[in-house]
Amino acid sequence: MNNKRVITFGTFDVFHIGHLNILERCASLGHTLIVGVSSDMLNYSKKNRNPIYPQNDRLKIVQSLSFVDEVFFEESLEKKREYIKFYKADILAMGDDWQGKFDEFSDVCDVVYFPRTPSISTTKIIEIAKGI
Ligand code: C2G
Repeated sequence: MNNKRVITFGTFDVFHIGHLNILERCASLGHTLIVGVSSDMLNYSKKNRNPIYPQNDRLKIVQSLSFVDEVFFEESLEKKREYIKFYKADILAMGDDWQGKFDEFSDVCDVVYFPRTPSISTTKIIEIAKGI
C-alpha cells in the first residue's frame, strides 16, 4: 500500500453497483480516498434536472463506505484544480465517460480513467422505474 491521496468526483444519484465499483477501484490506487459529490445546484446546471436523492443523502451514502475517507460537495466544475490542490490529491481518477476531459490537471496530479461498469446507469434505473 502506498501513501497516495486519490480524489474522484460524481453525483452518485440512486447509488448503484457502477458507483460502488469505481469508488472501490479509486480506493485501490492509494491510501486515502476523497470524494467530491456534486451539489444539487451543480447537478441541475449539468443535467437540467434535479437528482432523485438530495445532496445530503448522496453525500451520506458515499461517506458511509468503509474505503471512503473524506467527502465534500463539488459546487462547480471550474473549481476542480482548486479541489485537487486543497485536498493535496496525488491522483485524480474518473470513469472513462470522462476520458481525456481532465488531462489538463496532469501538471498537478496523475490522471487515471477506469472503464465504466457496463449496463447500469442512474438514467436507466429511472427509466425502468418510470416504466419507459
Ligand atoms: N460510473 C461507472 N459506471 C457506471 C456508471 C457510473 O464507472 N455504470 C462512474 C462514472 O464514470 C463516474 C462516477 O461513476 O466516474 C460517478 O458517476 P455519476 O454519478 O454519473 O457522476 P457524473 O454526473 O458524471 O459527475 O466533476 C465531474 C462530475 O461531478 C461527475
